[in-house]
Amino acid sequence: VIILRNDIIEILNNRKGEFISGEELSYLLKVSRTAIWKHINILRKEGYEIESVHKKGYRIVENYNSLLPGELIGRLQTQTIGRNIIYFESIDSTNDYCKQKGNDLSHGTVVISEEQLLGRGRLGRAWASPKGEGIWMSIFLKPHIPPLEGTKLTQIAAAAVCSTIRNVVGIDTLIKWPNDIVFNGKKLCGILTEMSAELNEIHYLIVGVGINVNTLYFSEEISDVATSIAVEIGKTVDRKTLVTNILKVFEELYEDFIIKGSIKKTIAICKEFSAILNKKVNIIRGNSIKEGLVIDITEEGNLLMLMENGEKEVIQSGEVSV
Ligand code: BT5
Repeated sequence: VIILRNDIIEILNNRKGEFISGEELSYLLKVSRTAIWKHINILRKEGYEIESVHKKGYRIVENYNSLLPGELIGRLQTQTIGRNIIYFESIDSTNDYCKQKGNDLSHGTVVISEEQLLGRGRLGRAWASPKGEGIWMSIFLKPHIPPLEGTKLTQIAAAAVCSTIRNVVGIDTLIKWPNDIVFNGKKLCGILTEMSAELNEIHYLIVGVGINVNTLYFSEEISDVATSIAVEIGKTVDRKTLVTNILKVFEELYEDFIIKGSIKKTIAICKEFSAILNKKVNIIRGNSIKEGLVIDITEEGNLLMLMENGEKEVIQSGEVSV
């Protein structure tokens, strides 16, 4: 039935502006006209705007602002990532939804919501996810890799988001290791990778990506640290193009990792667009703050630092302040 609804949307989308009769839809999809009518009504409830005019049929109204699966599927150029999209107008957190469903979800499923009421950052911090203004999504994966390598997925996502924003929007975003995409020092995107695993096996892994696309006003708490694409370029941007392109690059980098066992390609992007390489930064972990120079991002996706005492150190996790 979901496939049938996707097919209806695809036909209506392909012939935008045109009325298509219930009879023709029923002929093309080999179901009754009553079934078509029933599914059109369900699609309307899901948020699609579909006009119906007596004796003419159905016509889809362009829904520029939504990330409805039917709007994304036709543009998607991936094999597995995002081939199954679960969409919400509102949810607590897309990462939490994935956790609740766990292994019921299939590899590559993407969960998207127009808003999150309890969007989360790392360490229990909140992530502002206002309705229709950003991309709040989780990519659900079942990779056969050791749990220790799970953090590499954060680097893959960061590389995919950063390079896509550069290509699609044309602004020079940078990656602030490990999980931020920034522009002029302000945060445009945050990534939260979580997993369910045993000592030597990952059950599943969730890559949560939050991107401020068309947000114009931020709450006082984050207005000094946050920005959006629309704020930076002075106009709104089509979220569909961004989502589908990010998923495409994500899949390429992910497949490269799974096939070759290394994230070389990802690291090359993370280094080229790094906000902290060759800079002096503070690494904050709990109560400890250490200063050092970032001299490399290793093939594992870790930071190689030259510390104040002259010793080199590999940093696997933590908060970086520039
Ligand atoms: C992150 O945490 O940057 C990870 C954000 C992940 C969000 C996605 S959205 C889809 C999925 N579902 C979820 O529930 N989460 C993921 P962290 O590095 O801890 O940064 C959090 C900090 O960023 C907060 O303490 C604020 O200071 C700031 N912040 C909160 N909302 C923001 C926003 N919309 N834009 C920029 N900064 C924000």
